[in-house]
Amino acid sequence: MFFEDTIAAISTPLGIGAVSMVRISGKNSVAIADKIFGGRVKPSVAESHSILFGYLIDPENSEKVDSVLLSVMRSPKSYTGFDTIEISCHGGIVNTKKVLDLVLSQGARLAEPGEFTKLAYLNGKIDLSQVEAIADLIHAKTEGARRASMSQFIGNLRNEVSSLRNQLIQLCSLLEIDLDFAEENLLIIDAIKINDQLSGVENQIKRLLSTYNTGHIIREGARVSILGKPNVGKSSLMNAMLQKDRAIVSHLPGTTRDYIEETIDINGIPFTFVDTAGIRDTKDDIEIHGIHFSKENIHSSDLIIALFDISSPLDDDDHRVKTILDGALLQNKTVKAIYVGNKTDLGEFDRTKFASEIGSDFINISAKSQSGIDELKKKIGVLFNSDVSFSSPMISRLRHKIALEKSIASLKMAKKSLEHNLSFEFVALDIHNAIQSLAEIVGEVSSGDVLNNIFSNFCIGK
Ligand SMILES: Nc1nc2c(ncn2[C@@H]2O[C@H](COP(=O)(O)OP(=O)(O)OP(=O)(O)O)[C@@H](O)[C@H]2O)c(=O)[nH]1
Ligand SMILES: [Mg+2]
Repeated sequence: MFFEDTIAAISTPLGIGAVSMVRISGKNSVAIADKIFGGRVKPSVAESHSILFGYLIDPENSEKVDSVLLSVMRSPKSYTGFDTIEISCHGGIVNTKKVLDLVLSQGARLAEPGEFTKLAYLNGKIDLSQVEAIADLIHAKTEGARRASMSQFIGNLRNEVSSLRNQLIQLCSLLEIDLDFAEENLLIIDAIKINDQLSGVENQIKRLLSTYNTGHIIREGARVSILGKPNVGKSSLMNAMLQKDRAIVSHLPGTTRDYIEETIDINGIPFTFVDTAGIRDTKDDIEIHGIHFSKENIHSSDLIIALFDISSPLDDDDHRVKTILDGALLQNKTVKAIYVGNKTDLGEFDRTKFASEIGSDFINISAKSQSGIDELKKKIGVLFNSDVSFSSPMISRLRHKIALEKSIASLKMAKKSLEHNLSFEFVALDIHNAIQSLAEIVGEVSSGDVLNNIFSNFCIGK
C-alpha cells in the first residue's frame, strides 16, 4: 500500500525567500509533472537527472502559476529510489503553497514528516543509521555535531557494525559445519578458539560502546550547572561564558531565584549553562523554591561547576555546596565536576587552604575582569572532547547503546555455554542473538515503534 502512493511536500522552510522547493516522489510523479508543466520538453520524455525550465500551468483554467526549474530523477537513481520530481519555484509562503496545492490537486498525497527518507530506507537506499544521521545533520547546532552526523551518514558506523556482524556470522558458520560433522567425530574448531574469537569481537563492541559518552553529548549537547552559595558570582560567570549580559548581577545575595539557561558552542559541542539560585539556609519561600531547583538541576547535569569566592574564607554555605556536590557525584558516576575559584581580582585568601578543605584543585578566574575564562572553556572542552575522532565510528543514541549492550550480553551467554560444554547448537544460538542485536542498529531488524519514533523527528518534506 505504502509504495502505491505518490507523495509531495514543500522541502524548504516556509517563509520569504528567493527559492522554494516542492518535492514529489512515487510512481505517478512524472505523470503529475506532465499535467502541470509547460516547457520545451515534457518531463515524461526528459532524461533522468535533467533540469527543465518552464511554467507551472493550472490545468483547470490554463493560468500560469509560476515560472520554475523542474528536476527529473527517475527510479532507482533518486533519493527515495522512486521517480522523483523536484520543482524549484519562487519563494514566499503563498506562492510555495500554491505550487504544492497544484501538485496535490493532480493526485499526489501530502507527505508525512520524514516520509521521503522513510521511502529511501524501505527501498534499501540507506540504512537506519544513515536515516538518523540525516536527521542529526539537519538538527546539528554545532560544527562537531555536523561532522559527527556526516561521519555516520557516509557509513562509518554501518561499516563497523557490518564488520562485527561478519565476524560473528563466520564463527556461526564454523559452528554449524562442526555440528554437521559431529557424528563423524571430525573437529572443525575447538572451544578455546571460539572463546578467543568471541572475546575479540566482544572487545571491539565494548570499544564502540565506549564512544557513547562523547557521541551522545556531541549530538544532544551537555548541561552545565553552576553551583555555589549566593554572591560567589554564578550569574557573572554565566554572563562571562555567554559573552553577554544575560543574567542579573547584583551585590545582594539571593539575586537569582529562578533559573536561566543558554547554550554556547565549545569545541564543537553545544553546552547549555544553567544559572540557578545560590545555596544557603534561608526562610524566604521563593528562594527556597529556587534552591530546591538548583539541587534538582544538578542531577540532570553532565557537568557541575562548583563556584567559590577565593578571596574570602570558606564558610558553612560553601561546605553545604560541597556536600550537595559530593552527593551528586556519588549518585551519578558519569557526571563531571570542575572546581572554580572566583574573584581573583580581589586577591586570593589562601589557595592551599582552599584546596585542602575542598579536596580538589581549583581553576581560578575573575568573572568580573574575564581572566581565566578561556582556560575554563579549554578545560571544559578537554573534559568532553578529548577522544573524538570524527573519522572513527561512534554511537550517539541510546538505541545504539542498548543494541550493543544486548549483543555483548548474548556473547557472554555464548561463552558461558562453551564453559559448560553445551552443544555448539546453543553457542550458535547465542551468537545469532548477538548478530540480531547488531542488525537493529542499521535497521535490518526493527519494530514499528522504533521507526515511528525516528521518523516523527523529521520535518515534512525530508
Ligand atoms: N571583584 C569581583 N566581583 C565579582 C566577581 N564576580 C562577581 N562579582 C560581584 O559579586 C556580586 C555577586 O555577583 P553575582 O554574579 O550576582 O553572584 P551570584 O552567585 O549569581 O549571586 P546570587 O544570584 O545571589 O546567588 C556582584 O556584585 C558582582 O559584581 C569577580 O570576579 N570579581
Ligand atoms: Mg545570580
